[in-house]
Amino acid sequence: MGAVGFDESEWIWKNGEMIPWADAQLHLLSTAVQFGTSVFEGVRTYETPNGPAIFRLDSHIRRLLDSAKIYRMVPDFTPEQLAEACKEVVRKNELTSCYIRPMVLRGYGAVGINPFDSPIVTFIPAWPWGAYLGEDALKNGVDVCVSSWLRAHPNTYPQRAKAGGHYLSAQLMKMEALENGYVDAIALAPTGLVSEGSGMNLFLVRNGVIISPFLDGTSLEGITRDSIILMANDLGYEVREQDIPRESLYTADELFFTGTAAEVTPVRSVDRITIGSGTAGPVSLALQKHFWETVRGENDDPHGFLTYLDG
Ligand code: PPE
Repeated sequence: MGAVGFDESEWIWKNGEMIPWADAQLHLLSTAVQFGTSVFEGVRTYETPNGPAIFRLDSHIRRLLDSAKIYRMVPDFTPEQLAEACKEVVRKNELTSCYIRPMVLRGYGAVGINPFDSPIVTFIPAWPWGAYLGEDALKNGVDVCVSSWLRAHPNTYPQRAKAGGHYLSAQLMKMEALENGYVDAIALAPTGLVSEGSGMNLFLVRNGVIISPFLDGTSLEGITRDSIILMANDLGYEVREQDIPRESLYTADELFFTGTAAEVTPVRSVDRITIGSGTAGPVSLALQKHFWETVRGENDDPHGFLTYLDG
C-alpha cells in the first residue's frame, strides 16, 4: 500500500478468513467510522527460547469481549476462536515478535446514531511494532507533562471498555504534549487526582513502595498494570493503590508508565520538574528487567502469562 510509518503485514484475519492486508476496508458510512464504535485490544507477541509466545492472550480476549458487551455488540466468535485467530494471524504472517490489534466494530448498515442495524465485523491485524516511545525512552526515561485535558467522568465513556471513540480524548492529550515539546502526557481525573497516561497506566515509587492510582472508572484497567503488580509482589516490593494528587508526581522518587505498547517506560520529568535523579530509577529498572525476562520466556512464568504459538 502507500507510504505509512510502520511495517505492514500480508494478511489480516476477518470474520474467520484470512484476507490480504490491503483488502481490510470499511465503507465511509460505517458506524465505526462515523461514531467511533469499535472495541479493540493491543496484544504483544515476544520471541522466546521456545518460539513466539503471546503475552496474556486470554486476559486480552476477555477484555475485548467485555468491551463488546458494554457496547451491546455480540461477535460471532467464542473466546477460544478469537484466541486461535490471534495465533493464526501471527503464524500466517510469519511474524515472531509483533503487536496484535483485534478489533470488533459496527460496520455498514445504519446511517444514524442507532447502531443496531450495522453488522458486527471482527478484524485481527498484526504487525511488527518496536519500542512505543523509542529505545532511549526504555533506558533513560521520558519527559512528560500533565495534560490540560481531563479524563472523562465515570458513566460518560465507560472506561472498562477499550473503545475507539474514547481515544479522541487520548489524541488531544498526545497532540498537545507533542506540540509543547513533551513525549507524552499524564491526565487527571475530573476529581483533579491523577488518572493515567494517554495510552498507558502509571506507577510511582516513593520510599521503596510502589503506588498506582485506584481504578476509579476514569482509567483503563491495564493488563500490564496488573502484571506489574503481580511481578512486584513476586519480587518482594510493597504495592499500594491509592489516591494520587498531582503534586505527588513531582515529589516521587521514580515514575513509570505501563502498557502493552509502552511496556515499562520510566518517566524522568513531569512539567519540566525532574523526577528523582532525572533518569530511569532502580525500582523501575528492576521491574522492567523482570518484565523482559518474563515476556521473553527467560524465567519460569509462575502466573502462566505466556501462550506459545507452537504448542
Ligand atoms: N490506558 C490506556 C488509555 C490505554 O490505551 C492502554 C493501552 C493502557 C492504559 C494500558 O493497558 P494494557 O495494554 O492492558 O496494559 N493502550 C494500547 C494502545 C496504545 C496505542 O497508542 O495504540 C496499548 O498499549 O496497546
